[in-house]
Amino acid sequence: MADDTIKSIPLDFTLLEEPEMLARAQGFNERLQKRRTVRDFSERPVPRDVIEQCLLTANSAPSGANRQPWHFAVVADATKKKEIREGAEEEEREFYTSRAPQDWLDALAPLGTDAHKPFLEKAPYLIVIFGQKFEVNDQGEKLKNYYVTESVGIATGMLISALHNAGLATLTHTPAPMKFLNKILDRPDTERPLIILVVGYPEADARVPEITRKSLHQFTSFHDE
Ligand code: IYR
Repeated sequence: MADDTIKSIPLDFTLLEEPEMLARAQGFNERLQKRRTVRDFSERPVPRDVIEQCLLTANSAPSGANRQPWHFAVVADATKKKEIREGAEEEEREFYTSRAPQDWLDALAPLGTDAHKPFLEKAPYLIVIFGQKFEVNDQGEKLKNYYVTESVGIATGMLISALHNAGLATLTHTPAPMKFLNKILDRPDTERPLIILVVGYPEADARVPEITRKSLHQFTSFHDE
């Protein structure tokens, strides 16, 4: 680094041989291709230490100015889950009966979703993910955070991958508006709830919509010659 006033440490980096790189990339892709968004959760309890490890993975995500502008509220308490379900279903009823334009309802039809969200009580864990527009430092000063949505999105993607890798199923659920979550979970107004991640095991007979994923050439362009 050019500026030696910045404290730095040697990078812990292992150079891999190309065949091993490819094998790892393929193996990881194969595993992640098996991730599906699940809506039928079993009540089977999930070990808390697995959740904690996956949260540590999420917190390793890059973030604007390394502010780590996220908060993960991990909810297993039945009363709190019930309150979250009630709050979400209220918003969802509004959404499905009046707020959503017809084109949005048409786009959702193949997924078979509706305002009924039993998984919010049934799944063992709800991880409510908040973005922090500001953080309060040790001196009580309010510091602005940067690229909050991007940073939280990256951390959430890493969390979903980590949970899948650990053998758990997830559902990204986004009732809108979500402000009711601040009240239930006692989070400050400087935090904005972005996603409820529902976490658990799938029900034994769980089914998922038959979907396709775009092929490599459909979602990429290579500018390399
Ligand atoms: N939040 C609603 C609607 C919904 C919207 C999208 I975009 C989805 O991919 C799925 C659902 C619900 O959870 O039902």
